[in-house]
Amino acid sequence: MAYFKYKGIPFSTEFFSEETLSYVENDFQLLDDDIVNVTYPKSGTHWMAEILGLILSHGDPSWVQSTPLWERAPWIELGDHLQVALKNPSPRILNTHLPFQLFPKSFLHSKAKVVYTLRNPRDAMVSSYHFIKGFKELKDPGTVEEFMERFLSGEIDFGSWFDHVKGWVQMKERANIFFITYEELQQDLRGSVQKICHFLGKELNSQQIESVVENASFQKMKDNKMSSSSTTPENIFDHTKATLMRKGISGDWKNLLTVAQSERFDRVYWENMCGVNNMTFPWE
Ligand code: PPS
Repeated sequence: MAYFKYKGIPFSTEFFSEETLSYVENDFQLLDDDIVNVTYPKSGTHWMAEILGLILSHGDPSWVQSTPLWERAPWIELGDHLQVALKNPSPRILNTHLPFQLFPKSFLHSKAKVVYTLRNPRDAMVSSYHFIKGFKELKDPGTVEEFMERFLSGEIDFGSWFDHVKGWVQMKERANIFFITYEELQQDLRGSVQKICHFLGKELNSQQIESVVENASFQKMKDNKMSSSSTTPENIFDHTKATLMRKGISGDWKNLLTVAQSERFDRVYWENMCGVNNMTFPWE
């Protein structure tokens, strides 16, 4: 599997192209009523896309149960998805894993709203480690040790987790960016949905909120063929080797990393994250 670098960030040639990345960065126009779901990979992208889709539908699950997630919320950095995004009616939900420096420049003078979801990087890494095995054309993740070193050095699609988070956190004073964690969603999904509604300026009654919470549960999403990776074509993804809706828990890294690996992860984490914009995260 080959990689190329776009402005220093690695991307798999199988899925990404310099042309699309350049278009998205420089020419893609965000609209004022766009909602952009931004994450580092494996941090809760599908979960948040489902929540946003349900909120826009006032808790009615018909849309999320009848339309594939990538069509409801296309990833703008993928060429085919970008074409869907350009055609989708407003208000659009857009997904992206792009670091801030590659995000559409049009954001700086738009009112588009960004929801940035972070997850414990140890869990994001473990989730990736398992998921990558399903992609037929992607490089095998190798041993846990090897994959962890790639993750920690940022030699992986979308680059370093640390740089991604630090780049986006710099924007935290902007009124049109909302930060939330996967762990908060897990601890209090109802309260999180209420906060997201408030940020989006969407007023849902308690019954509608309840329906969002119910339909965004791990089990409901796993059962919803439109939201799980089962819509990814067989020629790209071997569904017998991996699944998107794998465990849906926090702390699974403890089942994979040895004590020594976890200590190495911690060292690199703190070298990179000490005092980041005075923010603390649930896993710290
Ligand atoms: S991707 O491929 O980068 O877009 O993946 P992403 O959607 O960001 O992350 C996939 C992980 O999110 C978990 N997930 C959920 N957890 C809890 N509840 C719900 N509803 C939910 N939906 C998705 C999914 O199981 C992946 O995590 P792991 O740890 O692999 O199970």
